[in-house]
Amino acid sequence: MDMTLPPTAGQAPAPTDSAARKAFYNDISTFSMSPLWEVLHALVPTSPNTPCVPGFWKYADVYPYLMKSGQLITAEEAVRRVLILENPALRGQSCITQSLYAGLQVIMPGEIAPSHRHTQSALRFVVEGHGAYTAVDGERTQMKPGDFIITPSWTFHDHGHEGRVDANAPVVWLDGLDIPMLKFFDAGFAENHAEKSQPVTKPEGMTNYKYGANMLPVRGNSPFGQTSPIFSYPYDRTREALHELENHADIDAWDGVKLRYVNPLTGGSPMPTMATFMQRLPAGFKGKPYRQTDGAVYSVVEGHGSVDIQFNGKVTTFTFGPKDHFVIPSWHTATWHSAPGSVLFSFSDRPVHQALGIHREERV
Ligand code: 1HN
Repeated sequence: MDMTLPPTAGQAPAPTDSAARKAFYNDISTFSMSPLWEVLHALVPTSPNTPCVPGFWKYADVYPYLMKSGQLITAEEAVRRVLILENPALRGQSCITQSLYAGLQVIMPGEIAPSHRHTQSALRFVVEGHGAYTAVDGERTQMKPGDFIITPSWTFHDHGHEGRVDANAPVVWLDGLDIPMLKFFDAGFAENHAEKSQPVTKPEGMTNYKYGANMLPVRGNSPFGQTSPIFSYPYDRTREALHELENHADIDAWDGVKLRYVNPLTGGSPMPTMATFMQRLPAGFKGKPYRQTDGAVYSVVEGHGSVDIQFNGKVTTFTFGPKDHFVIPSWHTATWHSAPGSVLFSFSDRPVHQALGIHREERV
């Protein structure tokens, strides 16, 4: 039987010079194809090789520009008057990590940031000032420093500053949104409310009485789907819990005392895409190094300290105080130190890693 085989079948490919390969890549490019073997190692790295770098925003540097922005544009014209915290290695992409957006928002006494809704979930962490409120689903909540407030996906929300005589200074908060994730999925929708401020239909505090007193309604569905029904987690309660735990319970050698905020209906994170944490580094704390796949954004609430961040042999040290912000990217090794003690808020995309079964943490 006569079997005609191609000339190279069963043999090693003939040595090809790079010019021949380049010509080949050029030929297939016409047909929107490219060779996997040129990119395979970058596509499937042996460990996360994030393009993000650690970033630090000292409040003393940021504050004058926040105030200046207050003179340049009103909250109403801006819709949201925010200075975006961009990862220094991802400028122009409006993100602090590849999956998360962060910004510092300022509202002046008397201003309103008009009501709208979008599929992106948002968190607010109040940095300073009194007299502002956020409205979600017909209920307002006062924004006090250290409060963690959420805007569930597709709920109308607006912010305002009442400018009371006893609370007449600008209010600044950290915004965290899952914007890059929704962009990745091409699942972003948004619309404006017909009115600047949504009608208030419930007295302030009703949500926390209903869901935030370690009790739940006997009947009824989750009002915001996979998102927590609680939209304000006030700092006074968080602070007391961490303080008492620091004094009377075990201190974790890596984290100090660290708690996660919780959706009381599920036990999971407050939002499906973002986890939030508050941690206390006791006075004299010298932490052990750890790394995790979820890059995290930090807002310093109280005290002072420093964090050593190590990645691929390079060490970056941030020395932080109140209202400073910083980002520790994925798989960067972090080690905490605090002489006087410190309180840190943080958020990350951990729930998504966990939902996909790819979350990793390594504690040295
Ligand atoms: C938004 O709605 C807020 O509601 C803050 O305060 C930041 C960034 C991009 C898109 C929507 C807010 C935002 C945002």
